[in-house]
Amino acid sequence: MLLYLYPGACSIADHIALIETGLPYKLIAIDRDKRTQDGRDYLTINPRGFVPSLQLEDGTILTENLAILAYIADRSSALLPEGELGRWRALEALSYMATTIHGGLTPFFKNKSDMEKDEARKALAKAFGFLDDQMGAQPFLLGQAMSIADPYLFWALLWTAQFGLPVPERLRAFFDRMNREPSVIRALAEEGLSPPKG
Ligand SMILES: N[C@@H](CCC(=O)N[C@@H](CS)C(=O)NCC(=O)O)C(=O)O
Repeated sequence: MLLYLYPGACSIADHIALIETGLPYKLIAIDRDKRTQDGRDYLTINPRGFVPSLQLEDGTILTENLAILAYIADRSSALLPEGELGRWRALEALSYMATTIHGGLTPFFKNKSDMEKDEARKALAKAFGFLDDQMGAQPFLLGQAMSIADPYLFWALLWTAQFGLPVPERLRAFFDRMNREPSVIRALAEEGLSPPKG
């Protein structure tokens, strides 16, 4: 499978998930002009222009973090909590990442007005508070093992310091733990990124 990404973008969640599951993958980086590293127009691959895109073995392109992460989990039977509701809890958490958390960060990425950023800051503080409560004393959001929601949350936390967004204590500890995970260390290195400062 081929994962199209920008270094440090939300596509790192899919990258970490691929490493965690052991599924074979190759990376193709996109530049800011939306050209692939092998010189193609990325819009011919994903007309919406967003990363990630995942190219499957038969050439089919899958887009959207939620779908790609769920697909990776489904293909590998990994990164899903056990139990009857495990996969639905993972989707529930993933949906929260893709909508409330990712959407909350968008005004900062797009450098929107101070008013929009203030509103987003308040909404994110509340959302991170919910996640902090959910994390509790567990190592990962949904329990003792990493699920597809955790790499997405890791990506969000990667950007909070840059945007001056406060992060509650248990989420900060989660971020530190994730930074020590071999899959995260490898993903950062493969994207040419330095490990975040603690
Ligand atoms: N709805 C998409 C959004 C993905 C997204 O926002 N990707 C950002 C990087 S984190 C992007 O490609 N931005 C490029 C742009 O805005 O032109 C998804 O969930 O996969």
